[in-house]
Amino acid sequence: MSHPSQGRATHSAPDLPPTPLTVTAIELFWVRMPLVAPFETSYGRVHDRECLLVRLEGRHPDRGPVEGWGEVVADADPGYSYETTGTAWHVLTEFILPRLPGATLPDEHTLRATYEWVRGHPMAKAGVEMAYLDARARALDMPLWRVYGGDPARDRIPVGVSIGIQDSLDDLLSLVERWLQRGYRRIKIKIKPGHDEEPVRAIRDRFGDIPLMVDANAAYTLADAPRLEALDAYDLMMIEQPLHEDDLLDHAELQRRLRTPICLDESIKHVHGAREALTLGSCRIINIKQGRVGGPSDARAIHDLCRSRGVPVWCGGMLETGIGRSHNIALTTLPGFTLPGDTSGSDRYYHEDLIDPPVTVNPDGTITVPREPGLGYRVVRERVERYTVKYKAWRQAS
Ligand code: OSB
Ligand code: MG
Repeated sequence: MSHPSQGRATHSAPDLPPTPLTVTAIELFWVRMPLVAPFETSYGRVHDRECLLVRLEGRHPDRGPVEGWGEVVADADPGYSYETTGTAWHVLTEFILPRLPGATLPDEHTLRATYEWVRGHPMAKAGVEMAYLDARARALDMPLWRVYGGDPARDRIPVGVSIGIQDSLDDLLSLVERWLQRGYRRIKIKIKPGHDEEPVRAIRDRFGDIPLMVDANAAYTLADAPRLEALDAYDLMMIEQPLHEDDLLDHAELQRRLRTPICLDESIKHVHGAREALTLGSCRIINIKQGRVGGPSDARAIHDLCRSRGVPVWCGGMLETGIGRSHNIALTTLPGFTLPGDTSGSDRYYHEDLIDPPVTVNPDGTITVPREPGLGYRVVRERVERYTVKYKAWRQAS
């Protein structure tokens, strides 16, 4: 019944003492937060971000009560993946969360063993593992990045920005200019058929040799290969997810025809798929999102695989609130995250983030990794409650 990617340690797993946390309560918040600007991709446009937040309350024999927060990154609509806030709510409330109160969990593998039998629903599971890791970090009085197994030398992580499809080229160019001025280390723009070579050429003409990449969110087919081959002339760092998520063979065929590296996002759902994609030559770079792959442990397994094969990875984003964002910062401290990720400052997404202080980007395009225990940012519960549209809690029977 055991699935090889689940419940197992990986070689870079940090050496931590068992942390016997007894779960005293779990809370689940369905939040809806207005975005500072709508975000448009090849599959649609969002004005608000919906997600679930998991709060795990535990008791440690020595440290007493601790809490941990995680984020379920599924969106309101199944445009990016089949998971939605609604499916995650269903799976978590019916099958995963009710059995946690009262359980004593010394590490994330024992946590994962409680829901290993649930097929699929990686984003739902990831939110729970994130909450546990934050609580574990606080029980150990360690910053979250240490519990992720990060490299202590990576005290700042390089970051880029992902710009949605704009109504006009002028709007796009002024956003590129703004984020370059703020120091972001690379620009990613969203493309779709008919909206690809023109914006890329306009950015190259205006800004020259900046680190630039595009993300198609699976909008093309192999029949469009000539359109994508035309992008080879613009020296892009990579083309992210050009074809259908399940089509590793066509991605391999396309990669043979392109000079530009392909980076896979939606296609990489677990470490086995990552191995298949690398073996087939479907990509040369992988975007790791902990939600998409089932949680921090799975993200680390894919990181380790890529590292052993010399394949660079970077941390993707899902317009996270500060809670998911701080987990992404911790993940990015692993040594294989050599390319700038999509983890931008809080002000790119929200007027008011759920954490204090908000995430900010240094003038050199890095985010400073917090050194305080746990997330390293304070979750402002009053704000979480203000944006909550649905709530459920489970408490240990006393
Ligand atoms: O494909 O990487 C993607 C946002 C939502 C869903 C999918 C994607 C994105 C982004 C934005 O590109 C990343 C971010 O800024 O969080
Ligand atoms: Mg993407």
